[in-house]
Amino acid sequence: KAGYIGGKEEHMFELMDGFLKNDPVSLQKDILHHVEYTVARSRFSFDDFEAYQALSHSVRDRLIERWHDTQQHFKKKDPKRLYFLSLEFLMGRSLSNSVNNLGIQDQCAEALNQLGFEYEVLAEQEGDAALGNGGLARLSACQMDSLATLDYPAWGYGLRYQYGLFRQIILDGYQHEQPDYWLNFGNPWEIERVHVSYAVKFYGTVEEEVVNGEKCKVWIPGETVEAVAYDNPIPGYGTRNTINLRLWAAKPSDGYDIESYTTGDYINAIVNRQKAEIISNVLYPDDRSYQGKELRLKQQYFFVSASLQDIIRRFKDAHGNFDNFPEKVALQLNDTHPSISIAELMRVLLDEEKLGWKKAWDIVRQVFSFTTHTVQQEALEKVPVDLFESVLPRHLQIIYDINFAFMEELKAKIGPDYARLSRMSIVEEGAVKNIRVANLSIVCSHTVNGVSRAHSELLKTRVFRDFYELWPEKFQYKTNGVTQRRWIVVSNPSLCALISKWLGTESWIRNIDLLARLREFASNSDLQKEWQMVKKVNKLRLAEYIETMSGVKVSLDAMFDVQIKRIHEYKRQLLNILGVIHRYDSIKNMEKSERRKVVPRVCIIGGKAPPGYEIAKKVIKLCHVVAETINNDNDVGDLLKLVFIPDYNVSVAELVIPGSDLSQHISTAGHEASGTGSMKFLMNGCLLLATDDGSTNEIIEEIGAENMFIFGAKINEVPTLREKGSTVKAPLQFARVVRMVRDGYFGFKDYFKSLCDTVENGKDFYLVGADFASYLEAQAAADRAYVDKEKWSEMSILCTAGSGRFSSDRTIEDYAENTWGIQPCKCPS
Ligand code: 475
Repeated sequence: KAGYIGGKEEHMFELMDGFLKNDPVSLQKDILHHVEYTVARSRFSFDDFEAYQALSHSVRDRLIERWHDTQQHFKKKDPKRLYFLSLEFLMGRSLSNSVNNLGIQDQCAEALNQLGFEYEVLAEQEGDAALGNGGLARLSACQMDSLATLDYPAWGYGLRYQYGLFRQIILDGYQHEQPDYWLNFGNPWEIERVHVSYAVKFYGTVEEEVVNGEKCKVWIPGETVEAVAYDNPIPGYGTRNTINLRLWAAKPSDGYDIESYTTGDYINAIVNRQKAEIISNVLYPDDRSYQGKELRLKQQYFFVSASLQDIIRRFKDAHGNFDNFPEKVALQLNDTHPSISIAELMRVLLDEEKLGWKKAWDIVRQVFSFTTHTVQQEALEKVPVDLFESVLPRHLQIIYDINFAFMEELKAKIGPDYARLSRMSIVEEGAVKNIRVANLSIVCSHTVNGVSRAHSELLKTRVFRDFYELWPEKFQYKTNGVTQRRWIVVSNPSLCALISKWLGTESWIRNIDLLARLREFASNSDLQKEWQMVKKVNKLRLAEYIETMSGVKVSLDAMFDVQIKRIHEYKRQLLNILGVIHRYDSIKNMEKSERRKVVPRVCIIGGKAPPGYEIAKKVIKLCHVVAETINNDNDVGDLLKLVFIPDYNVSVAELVIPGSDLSQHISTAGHEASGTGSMKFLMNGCLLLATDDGSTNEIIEEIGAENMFIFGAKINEVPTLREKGSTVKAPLQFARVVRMVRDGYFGFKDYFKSLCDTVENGKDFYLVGADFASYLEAQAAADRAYVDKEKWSEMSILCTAGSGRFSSDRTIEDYAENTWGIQPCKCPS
């Protein structure tokens, strides 16, 4: 009630009966109210989906109250704010996460029970918000949860795609893509802000004008599209703070194509107008690169321009001039995708605010920080100059000016080293001239972060070496983390309860360091037994899911061995499948008596291949044909099963991860920037079978190599192994399993030829053959460990106990302190 005392406001507050209450009866009233008046169904007759809608609206009401209070509090305190700019957010489901973070799960369950519904069943009604591809996008979602929980004054900005990441359908073992029109059933979690909208302009020409005797540039745009805000409240856990994820949708602008109206072609004019919406229609489904796509550039600029207009408006409401902009605003670039915001901020400060180059540049270079999520030089975004000039002519000029100044500064420092100057230039010369977006981001950001220690080393020594030598102080790293709220508390409630019981507190949900205290009990046989029970329950749930999805019955005694992530050559799902073939082949060739010693396995693979990535799609097909052979071989029975889980997404991960015993993170060393899947598995007590890539060596420091199965070439050995090319001897077993595929043992001989060619005949860029023997050894070590149930449980407990460093809370605190310079701003409860 604080803040509402006296006069009209107090009267209004009382009329509304204060804040919403969270006891079961109040919740029931709200749910029934929403059934009747929001969902417009009779309160005496509604189904699970309608109950889900009504519950969601009731939860959302509570989020809105907190959202208002938080924003008011931020406004009053006026702290430095962080704006997290990302083209992708993989939020997954919202209901269970919000209910958990609000701390009202028991009340909701009880309220629903009395109405004849089950909370868990309703939570399952929700579809995923899949506005992103993979790791980068899920990381953004985890980081939003930590920002809210840790009370940071932050907002996320992104695009509200109408079609999220495609749905994967498997027909006959082949991947097909279906559109994910996720808004079909409405989205109770967003709030449309019809009045928060900005004009975003494209194309046109730049002209010179003289204003007050000074020459200045004027951009005369050719097209205008309206950006409309949709707000998605992000509640913190154990705090009132609820921050905002503002996503922009493209709508026609009233200024759009006025010409056609006056010429009388009314219908065509409307049709043309509607085309504006294309900009936010669809998420690009490829997480490698999409060089030179006009729509992609327009998406990037669209969301960046709207976000900056919004940020600047908010800043100007509170401040008279731009002098303290850098003390009040931090702009985080999530990879290069939002980097046009650099040129856009410069343009606004120069052309609209008339600050002059020196002052504008001084501001710009203090506000941006850049995090890169890639390792490959080839994957770095480039935009052809011609395209840039057509879509954003004024921005191209600004980038040229920035580059000119940078080149002058660099020349003064390093002298006429033209090779290096040309490597570092923002403009790539050649048959096709390109803008190197990463170079622009590095030059204009105060900090360049990698996503793990090893990644950062690669950035410094290989990918951005020239820049590191010039500005070593700019380069930092923030090892990724994931939120324990979603990845333990929501997705594994039984483990959550067990941890709290043994630690005697739930505080670890906010203070992850406490998890380490589990180490004390790792060898306690009571805990081990309870730990095994929890795993069993989760395996049962997963086994039921597998049977529904693929018709394969699996044994709970088998080790559940899982690899779920996007399908890529570098992630080496092929190595996994060839390993499974080897296991199958070995079992087939064993005496019956030997078979008794075999540790039964269920090998589970899931993930989407980028639609245009032929080889990745062949890997999916291979998995299916191999599974077909193995799963129908009665001779092998429960000793080995292989299943592909279709349409992998966040909610599938929430089901699969808790039910896994072992998980694979087996990229060729030097290719995975960090990896975050491994951290979710760790938190859930799954052992890791991994290469020394990405964040693995930091995980080893916490868990101990003796509690993991590490194999394969090290980052520094990879270049030499590659140079050796065909002289690297792959083991005989490798030749044998590849030969089985080549010879058509599993059918589709011609189809798999090109796939086999990627790992043989001296090509094998990803070293599948070179790492094969050591992979099999690691797998054998996992088998041996699994036999000893106590030992395995102890290792499993140690995984969870050591996973605290990989909470996104830790990552965000590090960013807040060392990159963004922001402080918590806690809304009073
Ligand atoms: C890394 N996605 C992981 C994770 O830092 C890392 C690229 C272009 C366009 C759209 N999406 C992308 C990525 O680059 C990506 O997901 N990268 C991943 O970021 C978080 O843990 O190693 O591969």
